[in-house]
Amino acid sequence: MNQTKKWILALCMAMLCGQAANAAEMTVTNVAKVGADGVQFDVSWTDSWRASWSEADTELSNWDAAWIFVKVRRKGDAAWSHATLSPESADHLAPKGARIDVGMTGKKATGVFLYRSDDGQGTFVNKGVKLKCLDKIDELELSVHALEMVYVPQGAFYVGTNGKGGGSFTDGAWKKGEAIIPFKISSEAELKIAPEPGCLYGDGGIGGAHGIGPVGKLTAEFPKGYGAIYCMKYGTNQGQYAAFLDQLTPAQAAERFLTFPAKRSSTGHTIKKTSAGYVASKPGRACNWVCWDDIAAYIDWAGLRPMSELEYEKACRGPLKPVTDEYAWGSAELPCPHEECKKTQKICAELDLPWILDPMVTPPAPMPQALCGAEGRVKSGATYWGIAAMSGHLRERAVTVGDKAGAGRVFTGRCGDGALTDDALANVPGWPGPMASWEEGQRYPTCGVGFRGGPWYTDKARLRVSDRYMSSVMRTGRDASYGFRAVRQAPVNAAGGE
Ligand SMILES: [Ca+2]
Repeated sequence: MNQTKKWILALCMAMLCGQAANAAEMTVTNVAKVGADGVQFDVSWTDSWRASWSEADTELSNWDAAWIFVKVRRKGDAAWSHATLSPESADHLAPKGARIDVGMTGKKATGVFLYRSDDGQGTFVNKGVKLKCLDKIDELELSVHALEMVYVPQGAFYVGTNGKGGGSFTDGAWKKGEAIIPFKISSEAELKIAPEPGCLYGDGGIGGAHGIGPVGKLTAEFPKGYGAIYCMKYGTNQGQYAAFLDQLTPAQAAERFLTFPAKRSSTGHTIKKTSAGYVASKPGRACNWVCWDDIAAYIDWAGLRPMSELEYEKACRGPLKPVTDEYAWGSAELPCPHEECKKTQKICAELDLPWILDPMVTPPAPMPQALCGAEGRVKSGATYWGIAAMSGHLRERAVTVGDKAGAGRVFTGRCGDGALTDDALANVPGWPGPMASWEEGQRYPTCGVGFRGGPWYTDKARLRVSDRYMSSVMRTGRDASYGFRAVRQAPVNAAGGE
């Protein structure tokens, strides 16, 4: 092969790889200190957008964003700590074409969202972003983290579509043996859970892994999906998880990186402890083999929070009328070359979307339906808002509605503050507790958190948006199919028109 051919081949390979964008392509570079309390850097990512459209006479707008937070360390110390930023947006500098909103945890600014100030699409390059810290940082080591997220605007939506033996939300007017009645969530006001018309209910019984739990309520604080949130565009990847381990104390990191079975490498996990710290050889690959304690710790450390299972359905379905048996891409079809596969519940191994079945395959970059169309959503697996891999791939973790009051239902949507306990556990009031606090043998699950959207290896029903088969199941281990992502309520000053 001559040089020109080699060069063309390399270019084609680069273009092909460019199609398979993933979260690892959000890069932070040129980090520098500015004065006593400032940090400056560039942040860029591919396949970015901001779009405006109209759906059923409602004006909608959404965009992708970087959630940026800063960790600092005194030279020679083992532990990094979370830098508190100025709570004033005006103290931070967004380059032309970008906007910055501050994310608060209580009275503490734990990070910022940076996103397009105008509609547009493509690679989004931001040079010279400046953030102001509340404390002096000029003698500290600095580390700037950026996670790729998608804005899900405020608005009403439906939960529940199928419920064929898997458990689904329904209106409480539903009668056993009849079709599910999708339930509309149109505010964050207190919500009654009961088998009565106009109340939220479920068809999976009252106890166990897919039950709705006892008659009760969700308080006004429980995040119901009506309010605006940011949701991670992809599941947390191995590069991000390795960076987290690297900034804990050695004792904390050992807690969050324990007893992985030898087979983990054959199921896609590439994080290793080396003399240079924790390193992922495939940093862009979704992070599996994480238990709830690992997940909650990462989310608290990043200043975010878990999603509720109502928010999971909003993040998938958007404001559209429910489609019976739909997956996260808004259709009930799993594309494969065989006609006969439509008749079985088994997932075909020759699926046209290989990332669904294989966590080692990175899903394509998603776009919202307004930009890629209904067909584009099916091809890429994107949700209505442009979030990747919410059906299939790794399972999602979501705070459950279906357990006794005191586990999931007490969730208030409070975000993490960036700091963990000495045992590397999350410690945010109202979050599902650590696994050691879960009680076996109770009538209702005590874990407060379950699974949605997977796994890939059982039957089709488990991948569906409204499937609650494992929505309050107690699982304390780590597994090849366990992944996660985090969310955060949008700052009230977000330019979303609320
Ligand atoms: Ca904390």
